[in-house]
Amino acid sequence: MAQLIDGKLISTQIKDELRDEVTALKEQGIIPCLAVIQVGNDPASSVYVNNKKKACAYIGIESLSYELEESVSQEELLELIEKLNKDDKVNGILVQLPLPKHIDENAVIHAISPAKDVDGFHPETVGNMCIGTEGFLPCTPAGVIQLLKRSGIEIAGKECVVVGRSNIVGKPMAMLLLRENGTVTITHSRTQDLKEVTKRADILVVALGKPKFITKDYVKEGAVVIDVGIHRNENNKLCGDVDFDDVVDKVSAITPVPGGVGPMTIAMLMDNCVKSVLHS
Ligand code: L34
Repeated sequence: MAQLIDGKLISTQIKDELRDEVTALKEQGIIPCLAVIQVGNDPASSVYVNNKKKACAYIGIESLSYELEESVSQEELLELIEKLNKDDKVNGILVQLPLPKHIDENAVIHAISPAKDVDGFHPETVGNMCIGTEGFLPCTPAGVIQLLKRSGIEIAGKECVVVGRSNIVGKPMAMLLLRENGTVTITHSRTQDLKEVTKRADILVVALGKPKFITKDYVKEGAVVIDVGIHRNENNKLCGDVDFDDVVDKVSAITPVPGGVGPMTIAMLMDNCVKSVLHS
């Protein structure tokens, strides 16, 4: 039977640890504060943003909520970010992605002060992560590392294969696995013979954005499979990039969707929010 890697449980442990840290900060008169910006009202984004605000409340982090119209101009959004950059009360700034097509995501990511970059997307933050300088870590990849570590799964020396090369997950995921001394391969849509590569993995991290794409012929017997994908079907049922039922009997450990990586993304955002206070 495969070990089920319980992201809900592990994220709660992390949030409880953070709650203790925030309680201690409050005794010194410090209250961490996160500004959360959502543009438009994509239903999935609303769920994620609400989960983030709930996590703030649970831990004792203050959250400021900015809900902007879908039609907001890039200029107005950048002005808000500039205002929050200058506001000493605000420790972290989060702009939920994706943004409407008329807004340049890159410009927005650049506008957030690296000191408040709790998502870890600013090029300066990314650079620090790549060279191993202390700083904010991108939430989803950092969450995957915590899932592995807290489940007693050794990364050092292991064959780690990442499926997907996005700036938000695939690339930083590979960097963090490398930092943990994994032997890392990144695969993508142009990879020849994907199955042959993914079958080498001791640890397979899947973030390609296609529902149930990874079936048992992509995984090695006894592999650890981490599913970063999240999709909703017609009946509002969630699934990942991995065909869970198909691979579960072949692997040694696997994350479910929901209840796997998603809650960890939020826990690591909270971790960055606490860090943002300690570093400011
Ligand atoms: N700026 N944009 C920014 N930062 C991020 O870190 C994100 N991401 C991704 C989308 N856009 C972002 C998130 O917050 C994905 N993501 C995210 C966050 C939380 C959950 C899933 C994705 C989550 O709570 N997942 C639950 C299920 C929630 C549901 O019912 O839909 C889970 O158990 O997987």
